[in-house]
Amino acid sequence: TPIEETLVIVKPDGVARNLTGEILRRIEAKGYSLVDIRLVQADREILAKHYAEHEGKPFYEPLVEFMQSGPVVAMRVAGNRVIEGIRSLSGATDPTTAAPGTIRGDFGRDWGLRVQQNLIHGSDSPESAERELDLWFT
Ligand code: DAT
Ligand code: MG
Repeated sequence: TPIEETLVIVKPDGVARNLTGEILRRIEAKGYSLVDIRLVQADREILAKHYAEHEGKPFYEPLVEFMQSGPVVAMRVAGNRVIEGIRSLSGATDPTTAAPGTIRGDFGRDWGLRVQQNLIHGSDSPESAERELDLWFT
């Protein structure tokens, strides 16, 4: 299998709670390699492209607002089957039900409807990874 690359974003909650290092530590401990990293204040334009698939859903507006609430850390991460691997390290979208041992299960917080405060984004497929890496690292 060729080495894959994926986009990881430490969301504003992760940066604000000083969890960037812990998240990167887990990614590196798993054996994945950091290829590039950037601290970004995301604007609406990049987020609209990033989350285009969710436009019109009830959580879309709060999600886009939340993602602009502070800086995020975007990372290009490489490794064998890293796309699936990061999704596995991250855990389920909802921090309440994300398994203990995952990033979201161990650190994510459920704020009622604001389920989106789940610390990490990871691309969900090779197509998403290519598109998202082009968007965040041009
Ligand atoms: P994931 O981030 O696990 O790939 P997703 O792509 O379905 O999940 O959704 C993107 C983000 O949107 C997710 O991290 C948190 C938020 N979100 C998804 N479903 C939600 C819901 N039902 N209520 C509130 N926020 C939600
Ligand atoms: Mg997703």
